Order: sequence, then C-alpha cells, then structure tokens
Amino acid sequence: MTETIIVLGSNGQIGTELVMNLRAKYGNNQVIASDIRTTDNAAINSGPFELVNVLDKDNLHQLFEKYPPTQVYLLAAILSAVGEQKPKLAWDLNMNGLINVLDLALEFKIPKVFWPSSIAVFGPHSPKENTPQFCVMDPNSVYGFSKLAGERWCEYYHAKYGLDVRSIRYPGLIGWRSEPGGGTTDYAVNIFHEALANSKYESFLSADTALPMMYMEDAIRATIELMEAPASKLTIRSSYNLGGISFTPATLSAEIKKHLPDFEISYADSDPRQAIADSWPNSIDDTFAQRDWGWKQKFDLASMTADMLENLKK
Ligand code: AKB
Repeated sequence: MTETIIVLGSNGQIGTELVMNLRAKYGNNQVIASDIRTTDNAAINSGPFELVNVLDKDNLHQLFEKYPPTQVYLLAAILSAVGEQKPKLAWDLNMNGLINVLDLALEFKIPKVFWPSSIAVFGPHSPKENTPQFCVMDPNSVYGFSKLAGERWCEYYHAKYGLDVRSIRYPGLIGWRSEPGGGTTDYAVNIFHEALANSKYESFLSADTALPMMYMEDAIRATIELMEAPASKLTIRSSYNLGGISFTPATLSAEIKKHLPDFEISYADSDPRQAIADSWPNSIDDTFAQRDWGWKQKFDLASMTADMLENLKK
C-alpha cells in the first residue's frame, strides 16, 4: 500500500527529525509536513507543506480531504515549562487538538494515528526509580495532566471505536538537528551548544536532578517501529513507557568534559522548572515496549555525548 503520511506540528523538535526519516523511508511527496507557521528548515521544505491550525477542525478537514492520509502523527503541543506560563492555552491545544484529530481519524477512516505522551504523566507519588507502566499517576503540571487525559482519550477511542492510535511516553529528547521548545529537559540540549560555543553552561536544574532522557535517533526509531508493529501485538493503548538514559546535569557535564576538558558547568540559584523536574521519575521501566514490539535502545550516555559533539562541531 502506498502511504500518505501527515505530520501535524512538523516544525518542532521531534517533527523536524520525524519528517526527515519518514521522507527517506516513504518518499518526499508521501509525507506532508504541516504546522501553524512556515519554516526555512530545508528538511521540512523538501516535500509538501501545509499551514494548519490543529484547533481549527475545518482546516484539518480540508487537509485530510486534500491528502487522504494512511497515517497521521499529531505533534503540535505546548511543553511543560511554557505550559505553566500559559496553562489554559496548553490545555486547549494539547487536549482539543487531540480530540479534533481523533474525531477526524474516525470520519476519514485513517488506518493509524500517532500521538506523543511524556514522562510528565507521572507525579510526586509515582515510584521514582524504574517507574512502571502502571502505577499511581498524579501529575501536577498542566502539560502532565493534559498528557495523562490525552492517554485516556486514546485508549477510549481504541476501545470504543476501534481506532488504531499508538503512543509513546517520551523521556527528554536530545538531538543535534533540532532545538527543543519550552520543556523542562531542554537543558540537556542547550548544554551541548553552550559547551561548544562558550565552554560553560549554567544549568537551570540542580546538579543531582536525575531525569530519563533519550537520544533523538533512538526516539525516532522507536516511533517508527511502534507504528510498524502488528496491531495484534500491542497491549498498551494509552501510551508505552520508554526508558532511555537516566542522568543528572552533573553526570552529563562530566561526560562532556571528557571531550572538552575546559568545559565548566554552574547551577542557577532557583528556577521554576526545578519543581517540575522534581515531580518526575528518575528512571523508567519499559518492559512492555520490549515485550510487545521488541524495543531495544541503542545509545547510552557515552555514545550519545560523542555523537552530539561530533555532529554539532561540523
Ligand atoms: C518537557 O520537558 O516538557 C518535554 C517532556 C519530557 O515531555 N521534553
């Protein structure tokens, strides 16, 4: 079957890399990038692009009529840090954008939908270490509870209407091709840029704040592998835990120092993102992803750091 794939929110951190990878796999014209704004990013502009606001259902309807999709990836979202500054907007976009797409997926009989969740669905009473797939979840950021509610909607549309919607709870994502936008884990990307440009970085998270992270190459591969897995194998229709690499700003900076001995890290006195990070897990158990669709992570802290620095130096 020839695929027609629409990526909504294509210009962000994940979208940019996902569009590149999907175009390499399915052909440039088969992957329609779309966002609320245009971009000068060559990867996005290497194939069809449409301006779309996911909160405008008519707009989405026209897009799905123009390119009847076989797969839709909904990536448009407001992340954790910006979500605390604009709570109502974050709720509106993260929730109503999803419901618009789920409804239209039923109307257009779209075979597969992907929607990203996050480690932000966990909260202060969730187990901190090796956080399991199923446990107490009491997220206290707007982003976190919008993602948790979104997971419930995905599972509901699957159970009630048979919609094939698939999801991953992404850890913090680290890549050299695209910049993060407004998250709590952004320090782990910014640090590489600053280390190379200025040999120093002030972390907004404290030295010992451990968070689950993942190299973008692994995250994109996980996304495509999940979308290619036989539906019959998938037992989780809320969102799959994905473990990644767990590290602190101190361990990341020690790893960077192995390559850039002059690099120095310092720590901000206080930052609102610290409270969000403190409510999230230190590490994640992803047994279900391993068992159901054979997930296997490739990059560890050492190989991710070496690859980031090598590519950013080019
Ligand atoms: C954020 O920090 O908000 C995101 C996430 C972990 O979902 N990167």
